[in-house]
Amino acid sequence: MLLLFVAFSFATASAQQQLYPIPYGVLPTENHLRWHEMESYVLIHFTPTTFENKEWGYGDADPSIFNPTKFDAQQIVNAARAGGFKGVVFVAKHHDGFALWPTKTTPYNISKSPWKDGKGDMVKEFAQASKKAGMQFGVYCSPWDRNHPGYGTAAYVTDYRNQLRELYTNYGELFITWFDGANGGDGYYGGANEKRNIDRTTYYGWDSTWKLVRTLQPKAVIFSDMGDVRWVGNEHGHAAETSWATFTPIPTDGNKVAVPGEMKYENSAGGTRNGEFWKPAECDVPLRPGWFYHADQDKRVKTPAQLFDLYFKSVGRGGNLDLGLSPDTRGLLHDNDVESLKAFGEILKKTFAENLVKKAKISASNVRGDNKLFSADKLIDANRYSYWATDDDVTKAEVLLEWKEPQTFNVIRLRENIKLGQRIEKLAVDVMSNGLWKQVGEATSIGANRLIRLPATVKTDRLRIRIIESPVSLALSDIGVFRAPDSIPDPSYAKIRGKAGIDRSGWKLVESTPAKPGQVTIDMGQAYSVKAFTYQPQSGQTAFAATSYEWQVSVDGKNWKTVSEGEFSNIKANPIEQLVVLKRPEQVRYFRFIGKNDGEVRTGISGLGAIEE
Ligand code: FUL
Repeated sequence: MLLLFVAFSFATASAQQQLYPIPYGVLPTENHLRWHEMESYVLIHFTPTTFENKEWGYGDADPSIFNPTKFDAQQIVNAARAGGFKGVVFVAKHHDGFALWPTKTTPYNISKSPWKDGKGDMVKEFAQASKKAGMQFGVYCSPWDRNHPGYGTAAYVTDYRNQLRELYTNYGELFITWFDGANGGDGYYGGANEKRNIDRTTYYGWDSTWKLVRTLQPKAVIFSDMGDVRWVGNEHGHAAETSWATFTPIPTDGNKVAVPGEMKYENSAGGTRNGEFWKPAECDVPLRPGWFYHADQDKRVKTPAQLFDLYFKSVGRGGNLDLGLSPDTRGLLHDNDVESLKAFGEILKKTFAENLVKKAKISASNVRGDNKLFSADKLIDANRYSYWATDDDVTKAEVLLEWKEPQTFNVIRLRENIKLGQRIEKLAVDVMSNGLWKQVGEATSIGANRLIRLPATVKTDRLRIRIIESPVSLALSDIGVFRAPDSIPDPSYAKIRGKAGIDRSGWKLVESTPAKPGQVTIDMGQAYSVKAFTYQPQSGQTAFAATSYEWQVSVDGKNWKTVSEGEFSNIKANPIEQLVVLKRPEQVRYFRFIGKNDGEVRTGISGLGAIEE
């Protein structure tokens, strides 16, 4: 009788387990899956703002300045492809409001420029060049428009939606439609030259715009904190070490809903464990310090080694990398940018050329229902969605890889079958060393893609992946074992250093007011012929970064004159050192920096510099 009972209860227990694991939490859509598979793409900024040498156009530039005589979309797109990027996002309209295609919605567009005698369409050229290069295409059309006279009224929103309609109808299939969070503020606005504040929670009526996307471009993901893909919350291109694809946006205090530019970004890099939506992080970062081309940044193009590092901090943490490219005023990518992209692409190719798992024998401590459907060899079949799974009650398990000969490697790749949700919270990587297991790496939040860069290259014939934490059974789809080059040489441009700033060791602080506006007066000890000043905002304190500035100079400390005034565009999102080049070199012994910070109680200054002629 007892035996019968035991046999019966055993039968019920295993009958309770379905053949397939039950999905966990919110799940990605088909569009998400395709987006994850892309891993990286570029974002191209090229508007009259390039010709003004600014980061944000005010909306008042004369279209006649937009005249790139050597423009070649294919040169730019091919450079991106050489870097291993899979898609191109073109800024069809930036904050300055200038449309790079012949739109019917605003006279402020490419047809008014001398480029191709006003008969050109740059969106089309990039769409075609992308197609030719086998890359996907997408657009960024800025909601903020500093040119449009009706910005702030319903009339503009209608025009804006019509702009999107044109972009979604005339340029083929788009993989992404990109919506920026920066909006509302100073602008030209048809000559009004004023500040226009909008209620970001209601003004754009995002729900109607999303419907437009779904109808006209059903395969596009929406880049927006309210759309399919979230902003990672910084413009350094870094997701957090633990970064969940799931996310619950948090509204800023006092608001009921979170909307782009009006939400708390603190948890965007890390996402939200068990968050409300599948909204993975897009890690955007320009190849140069700024999003637009500036000749003085030619030697500050990120090096291949820096790009490789960024790849690990974005793609390697389950996000996608969106790298900003900025053609120069000729309409071409500068040689340094091309050189860096090419070398980066070669490193990627070299690293991932040979997956050492192909030569390995693989086994696992548990296989769901002992069923071949879920066996460990699914981890090495190069299919992102076939997977090794464990029984429902097994949330910790081990996978073992064994080779006949010792192998040399330093990168481990892991992927979950995200069609079943993001399940694994933590795992460790061990290698067999002198007969003992030694832990060489660990990782959290696996998801679509996780790259672990080992602290040193190892040589071993046995590798073990230990899954330590998961709320449910495991559904891992991929293990990859690779060898990245041990060292990456710097490109030629990075070896030649630009003119350094004036030595600050003899400087004296004459006056400093940390309040609003922040004001600092410096005595450099002797007079110099100064051609430029620099301002470094405090890192991690972007709220206190100055949004506009004034520089005053003096030779005797008594008679002062203002030599430069302006806006630090986009500084909150991208708090890099700001360089202000003077109209003409000035004799300066004393200088005063006045940093104005709209709406904030104080202005943070972490460094000031002066550059000699
Ligand atoms: C930001 C914008 O304000 C920048 O100008 C740039 O377009 C970047 C990609 O997004 O928020």
